[in-house]
Amino acid sequence: MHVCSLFSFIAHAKACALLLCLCIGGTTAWAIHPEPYDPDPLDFAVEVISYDSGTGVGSDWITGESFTNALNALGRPTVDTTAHGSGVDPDWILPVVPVWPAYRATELVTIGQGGHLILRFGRPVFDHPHNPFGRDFIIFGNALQTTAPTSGLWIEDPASASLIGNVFEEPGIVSVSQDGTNWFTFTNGPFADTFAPTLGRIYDPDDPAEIGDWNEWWSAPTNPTWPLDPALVATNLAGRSLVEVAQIYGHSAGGTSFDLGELDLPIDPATGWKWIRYIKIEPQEGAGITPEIDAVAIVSPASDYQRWHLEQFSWEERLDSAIGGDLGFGTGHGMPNVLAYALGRDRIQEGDPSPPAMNLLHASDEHALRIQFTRRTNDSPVQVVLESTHDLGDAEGWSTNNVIGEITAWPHEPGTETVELKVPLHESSDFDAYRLRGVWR
Ligand SMILES: [Ca+2]
Ligand SMILES: [Ca+2]
Repeated sequence: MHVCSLFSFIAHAKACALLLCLCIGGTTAWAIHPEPYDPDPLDFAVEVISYDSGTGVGSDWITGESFTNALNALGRPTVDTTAHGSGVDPDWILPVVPVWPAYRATELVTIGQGGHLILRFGRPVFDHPHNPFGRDFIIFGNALQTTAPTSGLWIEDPASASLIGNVFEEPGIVSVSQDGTNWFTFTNGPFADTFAPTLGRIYDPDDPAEIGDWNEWWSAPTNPTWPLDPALVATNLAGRSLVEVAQIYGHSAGGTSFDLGELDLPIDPATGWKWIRYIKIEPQEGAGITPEIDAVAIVSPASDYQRWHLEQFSWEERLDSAIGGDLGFGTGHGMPNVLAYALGRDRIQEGDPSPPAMNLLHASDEHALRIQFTRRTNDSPVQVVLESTHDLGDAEGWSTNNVIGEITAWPHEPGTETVELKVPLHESSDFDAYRLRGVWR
């Protein structure tokens, strides 16, 4: 893959020429997605501190076992569940999807009316400033969105199952604590066992997991530490096929995400961040409201580029690689997203002028040219380097080693620096061209 954007061409009377060009070469890497999730038990609850089943807890419709095993709330959320035995063999393993949630007594614990569940996380949960969307932990229940027409046989083909906007949910009130004694409550929500339903596996027909001969679509387990965009609501999914919904989820397992920043929690003196270690879930009062808990997960911080990307693009724009992909061009043209980021800029908007990547200053009294550009100094997926060539006819002639002159750099905005090359002008100088190139790290 080679993307090149020509910005301007400046010829200088003294036989020094500058080709202001921004290129990106080498192999592409999809840096905007979270890495494949490597399960870590400490990302979840590790201990049940207290459980009171309350009243109204049901039982597994296949085995008759009661939904009162609180240990089911520990560890990661359910990836695969089973078919229900009515029309499909109950021995079949089926991935959890938004229209077919975890529903077995070995997967979930129910909190009945008047009951509660208190869990301890495997490590402190921080209001980490790098968490995607500011969300710090995620609760997985067994909320679901039904299909239209309702069939329950989504395994036929996820392209043929279309969701409706309604969510079947049983809201649980969520409180958090640092010591298990003093509690802080998300009084106005979000609530446990509500939108968004869990997605157990990534949709990838090119790499289906070996969970049954029928499976042509569902691949590796999703990442339960990566929240969905909070701007996404159930009605956004109405009328979409299960394929489209899974593509919106991407690598995320869904669930309901929470921001500790909303609560008046004490600050950790070591980090300066709010934090918690315990979580309590109680049903909202109301007949039949008996929330299920599958898991609670700690959100993984995102890279600087991922957070830039989440801030710059809506969830709909991120679905379209021509707009939101690493090599997409926003809603304008002229500069792919990874390069806009690497140069310390915002994404390209429709109608944006294409500002030069390099500025040229001619200091006649110094008999020199000054070439300035800005680039990220943090962990950008591409690094911007300055190259030069003596022969524009030679495509292989570009090199950082050809750059002659004095290079200095100084901090610009946080995470960026301004770089300046001072090029001496000689009466007898050969032709020289300069360009910026983005190199995948
Ligand atoms: Ca937060
Ligand atoms: Ca439920």
